[in-house]
Parts: sequence; structure tokens; C-alpha cells
Amino acid sequence: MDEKYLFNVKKGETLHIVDQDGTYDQDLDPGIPEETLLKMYRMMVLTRTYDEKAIKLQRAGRMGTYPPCSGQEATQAGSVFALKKDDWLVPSYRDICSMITLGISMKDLFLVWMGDDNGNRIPEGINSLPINIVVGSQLLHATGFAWAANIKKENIAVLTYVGDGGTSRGDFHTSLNFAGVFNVPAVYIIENNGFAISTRNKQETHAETLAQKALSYGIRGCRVDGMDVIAVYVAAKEALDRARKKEGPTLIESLCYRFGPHTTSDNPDLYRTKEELEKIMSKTDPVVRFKNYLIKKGIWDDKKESSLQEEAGDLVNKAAKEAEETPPPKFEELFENVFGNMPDYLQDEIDHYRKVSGGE
Ligand SMILES: Cc1ncc(C[n+]2csc(CCOP(=O)(O)OP(=O)(O)O)c2C)c(N)n1
Repeated sequence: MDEKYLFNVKKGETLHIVDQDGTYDQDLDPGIPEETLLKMYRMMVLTRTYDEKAIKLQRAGRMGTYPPCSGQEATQAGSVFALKKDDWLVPSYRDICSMITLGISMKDLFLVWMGDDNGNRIPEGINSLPINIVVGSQLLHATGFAWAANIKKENIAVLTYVGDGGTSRGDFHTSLNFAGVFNVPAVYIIENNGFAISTRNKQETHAETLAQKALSYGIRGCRVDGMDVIAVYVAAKEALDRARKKEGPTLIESLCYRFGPHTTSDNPDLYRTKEELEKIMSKTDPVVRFKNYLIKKGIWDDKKESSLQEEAGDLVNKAAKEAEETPPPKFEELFENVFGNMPDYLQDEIDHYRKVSGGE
């Protein structure tokens, strides 16, 4: 790792490059090409727009429960931009920005939250597993996937995420311990958004930081300002490069904040004040921070911003419309893609349903 990015995880040091007003540390700035920066920003704006639309659709009864990712766009876009073509993404339910950035269509993502599992069919050529809802279990999938790459002698890296709450699950320990022992090429990003539903960090763990847990697994740990897409990109790139070279897995704690509710089914006013939210949003919005950085670099202005906002609105509305116009899945599909051979008891259920529904 480049020495200047080597922060002391024991002391809880955090990699930070860009301030909220867009001012940046010239020495730490990695000099990402202008075209890439603009693509990154586009993905973050698209996701923010998608998030807002998804909440409206759910509130209008046109979509099921949805877990918003606003506040976490920098963590997700920054890390996905550090992936190479043959690497793999193993997302959890809140990694919408990661999936949009990787190229999964917003229509498919809407379908998933509308209850149509066909949205989880990842198109050929996009290296991502489907959304995982069981907290922390994606860590096991990512670890196994990365271990397989070692066995097959493939020089790829696997990127996965877990929430702060998920680090208290056994799957986290099993995965990180195995990753260290078997030197798997995986990068684990903890999206520390402050909450596991209504449970705050301090009730989840007595550890001072989550990054320091890397020390106990004998792997590299790093803590990054998760509202700073450039810092996340730098940390993820270093970690993914190391993984591909078989230099070991990395645990990155990305400090962000969940702006929305846990999902559209909860009421965050019961466990945090509006003042807390407003204070954090006004000081650390990752999309605003990145926009200010682009303006400071002289590659962004109000005109470009309004045309991007308009385009994002159109694209998101089009995706939502296409998803809503998609015919609902057939009843049998509920049972597909679970077992290679249908168990008798499920076949009985299908037969029974056909009988009572008159063959529908
Ligand atoms: C194994 C398991 N237990 C409980 C749940 C219910 N549940 C869904 S999200 C969540 C909290 C997760 O918090 P965190 O890991 O911090 O991630 P975040 O939701 O904040 O992204 C819980 C308990 C679940 N999906 N899976």
C-alpha cells in the first residue's frame, strides 16, 4: 500500500481527502481522470433519485418494503469504481448504489422491491450475486467465492459489504477468520451508517472502532470517511489490488450515516431526533460533497447539474414505469430456483394450488 494512505487502525485514524465544501488534500488526491469522476457523480445522483422515487412508490402502495441507501452513495460508488472487469460484487439489500454503478438496471431493482424475483436475475456479463437480505450471510458467500478464486488460480477480487450491526453476527466472525487463515482475495466493507434498525453502534459492540476487528483476524484493517467518495475509492482500490495479488483480505470500516429510515416500514423519529439528522445531512451529504469537489476542480457547474438532475429524473421514472408494466410472475416461479429437484411437499403445494385456483 502506498505509505501515504497507511493509517494506523489501532489509533482509530481515518482516511479523509475531501472536505464538505469540496476543498481537498492535494497530496492525498489520487488524480482520478475527469471522465471517471463525472461517471462516478452521475451514479451517485442516479441512485439518490432512484431512492427518492422508491420511497414515493412504496408510500403510494405501488411497491413493497424498501431499504433506502441515501447517505451511503459514496461508500458504494467509490468502492465499485475500484473494481476491475473480472472482479465480483456480493451485495446486501442496501447496496443499491453499488448495483446501479455496476450496471444492474434500475428497472430490475424496482422489480425486486415490487416482489418480482426476476429482477434478481443478474444479466450475463455483470459480475454480481443477487441481493442478499439475511444479515451478514453475504460475507460467507463472498468468502467462499474468493476462496474458489484461489483454488481456481484466478487473479480476481471479491467485494462485499456488511452493516455495522451485521458485524456482531457469527457469519462475520466465521468469514473474517476464514479469510485470514486461507488468505482469500476478498475486501469487506463495513458500511457503518450508525444504526442497526434502531440500535446504535455503542449497543452493538464495545470495541472502539469496527476497523480494529481486523487486527484480531490478522488481516489489514482501514477506516475511511464514508461521505468522501475519493477516500473510499482510494481505500477500496488499494485493498482490491492487494487482494488480486494474493497479498491478503482487507476489512474497511466506512463511516457514513443512514439518511432515511431503516426501511420504509419503520419510523426513525422514534430513535433519533430530526435535529440530529438535519445536522448531519447539512454537514456531510456525500453527493453534495462530491459536487463541491467537482466544482472546485472546475469541471462542474449549475447548468450541468440541472441537466443531470433532469436526465436522472427521466431515467428513474422510465425504469419505474417499465417495472410497473411488467406482467407479474407466474405462480410456479415462486418455487423455482430454490431446489435443483423439486421436493415432494412443494410439488404437493403447487398441485393443491392449481386445484383450488381452477388451474390458474
Ligand atoms: C439473520 C437476520 N436477522 C435479522 C434480520 C432482520 N434485520 C434486517 S436488517 C437488520 C439490521 C441490520 O443492521 P446493519 O447490519 O447495521 O445494516 P443496515 O440495515 O444498517 O444497512 C435486521 C436485524 C435479518 N434480515 N437477518
